[in-house]
Order: sequence, then structure tokens, then C-alpha cells
Amino acid sequence: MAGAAYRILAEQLATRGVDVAAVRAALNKQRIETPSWGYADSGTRFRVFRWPGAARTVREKLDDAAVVHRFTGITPSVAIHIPWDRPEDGDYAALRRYAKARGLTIGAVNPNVFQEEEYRLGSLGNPSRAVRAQALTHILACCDIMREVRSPALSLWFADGTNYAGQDDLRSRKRRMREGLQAVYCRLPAGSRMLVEYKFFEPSFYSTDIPDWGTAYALCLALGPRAHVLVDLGHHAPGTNIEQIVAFLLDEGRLGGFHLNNRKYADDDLMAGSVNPFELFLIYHELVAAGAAARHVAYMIDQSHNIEGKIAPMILSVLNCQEAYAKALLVPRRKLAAAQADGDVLRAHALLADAFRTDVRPLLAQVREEMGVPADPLDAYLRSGHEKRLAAERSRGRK
Ligand code: AFD
Ligand code: MN
Ligand code: MN
Repeated sequence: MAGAAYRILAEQLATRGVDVAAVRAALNKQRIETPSWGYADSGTRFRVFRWPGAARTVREKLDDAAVVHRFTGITPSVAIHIPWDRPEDGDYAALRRYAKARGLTIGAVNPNVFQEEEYRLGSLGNPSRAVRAQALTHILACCDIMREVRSPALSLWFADGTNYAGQDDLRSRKRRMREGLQAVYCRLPAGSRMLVEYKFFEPSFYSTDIPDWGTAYALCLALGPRAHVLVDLGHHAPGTNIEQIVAFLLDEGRLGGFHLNNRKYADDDLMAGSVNPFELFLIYHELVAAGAAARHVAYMIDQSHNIEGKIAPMILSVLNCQEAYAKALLVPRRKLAAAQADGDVLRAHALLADAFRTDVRPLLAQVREEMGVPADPLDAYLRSGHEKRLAAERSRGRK
């Protein structure tokens, strides 16, 4: 039953020329992938603060991801991280079935080539041929896992870089990384994509082998049509215009997807939209404006919480992305194009700002009712008592 607030908003939007039915249809199709690692204990380099009830195994992470999907209705896939998510029995096909039984699919596979002792000086960029071979072997093993879990994407992030001038030859590192990626690219599972993620610093502090969108883009061009850039919102220097990077990569057909989170100062992995909701809206504005060019973009959350919990903040990130998308769908594109063509700066800006200022909660509540999920998923989850049950259940026989 459409609430009164929704009916009032729908009338207002219609007078603004918004096709409300089309907006609701688009919101019904929105999908966001959640990260397995967001449900487990994590921390900063200073401390891991354990969360009561945090997931301890890959199956518990999938259980928690299924709860987020149950309350939001739009998070049916889960990214996994190897070896963190290697099932005890090593049976990845069984893991896929476990996910399926909970209404989930396995999404991107993230190889971890930054935590073994050997990777101290990097992985594919390492000066040691033997270490490069070890990293390549692990990444190719992840390609085999992709086949078993029917993953659509190999998501690659490298901590590779240097901490001091002179530590390594920068051009040699560039070539090693490209050769390693080429060796992976030709072994990608059929029908899958390679997502190349950049990050401007950390844990390397003098140079990072894939530090920015330009490097990732140049590597993708060198690799081939199934290599696309992954934009992690936390991986940019302060003040970077991320929506402009998104527009460029979309227009080049090389935007593979996002790791959605938010930053205040560095790669803080805070909840998406929690620091800069206007930036998130402007990114979604570029995606909506690009239309079909954005149809293959993968929307994945990449955040790890230390103090605010696991499932609840994941729900809030999803809701923040849903809100940003809903507002971006309200931008009157024809009027905006006319104002831009006329050079009417103020009007063009005001049309965008007006969409951003629209309170879309009644619209989202309506869409969620149609989906059969709570109108306010976060409130419903917090009142469900699930956190308490998890804390009790998982504190017993703590691993
Ligand atoms: C860290 C890295 C990067 C990567 C993620 C999962 O900064 O964002 O995608 O771990 O491996 O956040
Ligand atoms: Mn990331
Ligand atoms: Mn990161």
C-alpha cells in the first residue's frame, strides 16, 4: 500500500517531469555486492577490536551476507578473499551451493598477495623471480576457484610498491607488474573479467606500483578488452575529483566497478556515503547519465569496521548507495543538457543540487515494500534482536 508520504512525493516528482515508474523500476534492479571480509573482525595497524558475534568462518560470513540481503533485498552476491575464505574442507563447489541455499551467489574473487612473509617487497612487482612466481601461482589458483564458484570477476589489488627512493628500479617494477598481469590475463576463466584496482599509497609509502587510475587504465589497455579499472573510493589523494575519473573510464568503456566506501583522510574504509554523500551522488549521476555504457559496472562494497559493528553498518552503506542512486535518477537530464548548452551555469548546477536535496526516503520505502523488505531496513534489523543472538551464539566455542 503506497504511503501518503510516497504519494505526495510521487506527485511532486511528476510535476518536475520525473518518470516515477521508471525510477522505481531502476531502483528495483539495483544490485550491490558485499565483501566477506566486512563481516569478520578487522582493525587498523594499531589494534583489532573484536566485535561480539563477528563472523569467524567463510560460512558465517555468508550467513551474515544473507541477513543483509534479507533486510535490503539488493545484495545477492558476496565477494570472497583467498586464502581468508578458503573453506576448511577446501570444497569451493560446496561453498557455492552453501551460498545458493541462502539466496546468494559468489561474486568477485580477491587473491591475497600481500600477507605472506615472502611478499615483504611485493608480489608481481617483487625483484625476486621466485616470489613473482609464487604470487602468480596463487592468482592462477584463484582463477581455478573462480571456475568452481562461477565467479564473474577476478579482483586484483596489490600492496606492491617501495618505501624509499632508490629501493628498486621504478621502470623495472612497472614491467614486472605488467608481465605478471599478462600471464594472468591469458588464463582468465571464460566469460570472466579482470578488475585492476589502484591505490595512491599504503602499505607502500614512497611509491605504489599501481597508484592511480591512469596506471590502471594503461595496464588494462595493454592487457585486453576483458581488463577493466576498479575504482575504490578510498584510494585517492584528498580533493581528487572521483566522478570525473568515473566519467572518463565510462566513456572509454573501461570502468569495471567500484569498491564503495568513504574516506576522510586516507583509505579509511568508512561506510559508503558517511563522509561525503554529495560525492557519492555525483558518481551515481555520471553512471545514470552514461546509460548503457554503465551496464556492466560491478558495485561492490569494500569496508571493514572497527568500532561500529559488522552487519548493521553494511546495511547502512547499502542504503546510502541506494539513496545516492535514487537521487541521481531524479536529475532532469533534458533540462540539464539545455542549461549546459546555454552556458547557464547557475541553472545547470541548481538542477543537480535540487535532485540531491530531494528527500527520497518515501520513494525508497515504497520500492522496498514492493520488494517485500522492510521500509527502513536498518531500523528493522536493529530491532530484530539478531545482533544479540549472534553475539550469544558465536561467543560460545569462540574460535
Ligand atoms: C584493502 C586494500 C584494497 C583491497 C581490499 C581488499 O586497500 O582496497 O581492495 O583491502 O583486498 O582495503
Ligand atoms: Mn578496495
Ligand atoms: Mn582499500
